[in-house]
Amino acid sequence: MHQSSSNIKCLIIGGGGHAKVLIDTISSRGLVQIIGILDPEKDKWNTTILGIPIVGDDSAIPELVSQGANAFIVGVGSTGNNQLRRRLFELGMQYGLEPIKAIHINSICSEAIDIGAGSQVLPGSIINHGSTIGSNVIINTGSIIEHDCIIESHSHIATGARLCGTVHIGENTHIGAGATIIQNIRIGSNVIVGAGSVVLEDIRSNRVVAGVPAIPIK
Ligand code: JB2
Repeated sequence: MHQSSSNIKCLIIGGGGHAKVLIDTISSRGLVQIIGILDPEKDKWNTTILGIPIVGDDSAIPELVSQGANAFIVGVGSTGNNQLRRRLFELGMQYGLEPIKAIHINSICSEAIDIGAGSQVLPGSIINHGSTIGSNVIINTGSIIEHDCIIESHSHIATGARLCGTVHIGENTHIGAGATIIQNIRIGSNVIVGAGSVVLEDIRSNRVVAGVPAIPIK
C-alpha cells in the first residue's frame, strides 16, 4: 500500500470485498490518506484491510470527523442493490464529508469525459471520449464505456460489462457482470440487467431483464 501524507483524510463506508479493490484503486495514486473503514459487522472491528483499520460502524462518523476525517467514499459494491449505496452516499454527505473520486491508475480515461463526485473507476476499465458519469457510480473492473455514454448517479456497471457507445443509463441501475449493451440504447432508472445479458432494445425504468437477447423477467 502507498502511504500518503495528503490533507484529504478519507473514510471508506463498508468493509467487504469491494472495499479491498477500492483501497487498491485509491492507493494506486497515493493522493488520499485513508484513515479508517466503517462496517456494522462487529467481528471485523479492529481488523485491517491492507493495513487500514475497521474502526466501527457508521455511528462512529461524528467522532472521526472531530478527529480530522474530511472525506469519504462508499465502499459497498452491493451487487444489484444500489439503494444501499445511495443511502450510504447521502449519509456521508449529511456529515459534511467530501465525496472523493477513485480512479485507478491502470484505468484508461479519455480527457474529454466528466466523472461525478464519489464515483469509482476500477482497474482495467475504459471510458472513452464524450462520456458523462454521475455521482457515486461504479465503473467496475475491466468494464468498457464507449464514446458518448451517459451514466446517471448511483448506478453500477459491473465487472467486464460493455456499453458500446451513445448508451444512456438512468439512476440506481445495475448492469450485470459481462453484459453487453449495444449502441444507442436507453436504459431507465432502477433497472437490473442480468449478468451476461445482451441488450438490443431500450428498457424502461423499474424493470429486471436478462438473457440473450435480454427480455423482462419481472
Ligand atoms: O449500512 C452499512 C452497511 N451495510 C452493509 N454501512 C456500512 N458501513 N457497511 C455496510 N455493510 C457492509 O458492506 C457489510 O457488513 C459487509 O462487510 C460489506 C459488504 O461486503 P461484501 O463482501 O458482502 O460485498 P461487497 O458489497 O463488498 O462486494 C460485492 O459487490 C462487488 C461489486 C460482492 O458481490 C463482490 O464480489 C463484487 N465484486
